[in-house]
Order: sequence, then structure tokens, then C-alpha cells
Amino acid sequence: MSLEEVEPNFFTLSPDSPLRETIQRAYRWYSPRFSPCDVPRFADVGSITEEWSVMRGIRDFLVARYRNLPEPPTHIMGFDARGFLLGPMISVELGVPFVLMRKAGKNPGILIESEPYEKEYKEKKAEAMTIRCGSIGKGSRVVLVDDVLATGGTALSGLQLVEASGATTIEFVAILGIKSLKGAQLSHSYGNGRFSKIPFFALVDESVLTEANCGDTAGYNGPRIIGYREALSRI
Ligand code: HSX
Ligand code: ADE
Repeated sequence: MSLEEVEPNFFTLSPDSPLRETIQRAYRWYSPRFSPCDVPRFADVGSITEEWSVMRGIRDFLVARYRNLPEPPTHIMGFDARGFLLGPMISVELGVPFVLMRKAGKNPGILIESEPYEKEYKEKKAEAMTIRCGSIGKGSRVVLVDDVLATGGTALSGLQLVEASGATTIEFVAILGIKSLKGAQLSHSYGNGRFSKIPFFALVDESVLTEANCGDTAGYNGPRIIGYREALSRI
């Protein structure tokens, strides 16, 4: 499948790619009224995981991509929490470890912590990512995995953790890259360009999130969250 370089070292699947079409058919987004965050189009990773054949298409494509590299990855590292949905299915096929990057306070052991980062939607306070010391090290060749690349704060935290472990990031990969938020540029311009050579790869960009992909329930005026007892009473 052919790729397009949308800006230096930032790639997507080309518009005629069958996998891009498959992802577009499944992907749903929600407006702020129906989503947990105040972003214009909240991309629902559940709409991807609920389509097993789309997941399989993503897995097969990424496994072939990394297996065929002259120097394949030694580790897949996923971002808390949605990177955990994609990383293991790739690492199991490649026969390499899957390493969990977890938000501060969640990982056991001695940890390396990234600088604090912000996301497209702001949490109450800035977050940081951690990995356990020794989970990767000198000579490790790491692929970083997430569902969405938006402003790129999260991706940058992963690059910092790999660098601070003495390892190498061979690629950051996500299903969706919101090009207009310039997430790849944040990492590529960080720290005098120390990460400028690291490829970013988003399978699709925000152009797949068309009006037809909106998951909002038209005309619904009720509460977004229905409690257990209320839901029971409605069955
Ligand atoms: C969500 O925001 C996604 O799962 C990613 O981990 C992250 C992307 O936002 P940003 O840091 O690129 O703005 O938690
Ligand atoms: N994380 C950051 N921005 C997002 C978006 N627009 N949809 C889903 N997850 C996100």
C-alpha cells in the first residue's frame, strides 16, 4: 500500500489505499454534546475495535510493515490507554514485547517520567507518561503506538521516554493524525530538532471524519449518561 508524505517525516496512507477506505467506513466521531471531551470531533476508537475485520486489516498492515524492515523493532510501546488496544496485537505477531507507557502513578517499579504534556483536550492538570526502568534499554528499537495524534503532546512524551532509556524510536504510529493540529511538528521541532528524523505515520487524517461519519443521535434531548437503575427500568 502506498504512502504519502504530508510534511517532512509525517506519512499517511494515500487516498486510494483500501485500508484507508476500510477505516473510513468504520470510524465514528461525536460532537461535544455526545462525547467526553470538548473537542470539535471526538474520534471514537470503539468504532474501530467493534469492527474486528478493520482491526485485523490494521494489524496485518502494520505487522507486514515492521516485519519487513531491514532492522525490525525489538519492542512495541503503547500509550495509556488507547495504545493498549493496538500494540499487543502487533507485538504478539512480531514476537516482541509490548511495553506499557502509563500515566504517572499507575506503573509499578522504578520509573522514568516524561516532562508534563498537554493534549488537544485539557485534563484538570498536565499529565506525564512513565515506563519502568529496564523495560527498554540501549539497543532497543521501539515503535510507539496510539489511536490518535492530535496536538502531539502525548507522542512527544513517548519519544522522551525512549531517548532517556538510551533506546531508539523507529516510528510513531497512530490510526488518526489530525494534520491541522500539527502534532508531528511539535516533536520534530522539539529540543533543537533532536527528534526531527523520527518518522510519524498516521494511517488516516481528519478528512475521513466526514459528516456521514458523525455518531451523534439526531433529535435526542435526554441525558447523555443513563444510570444503572434508570437503564434497568427502561428494558
Ligand atoms: C488521547 O489523546 C489519545 O488516545 C492520545 O493518547 C492523545 C492524543 O492527543 P494529543 O496529545 O496528540 O493532543 O488520549
Ligand atoms: N485525543 C485528542 N484529540 C482527540 C480527538 N479529537 N478524538 C479522540 N481522541 C483524541
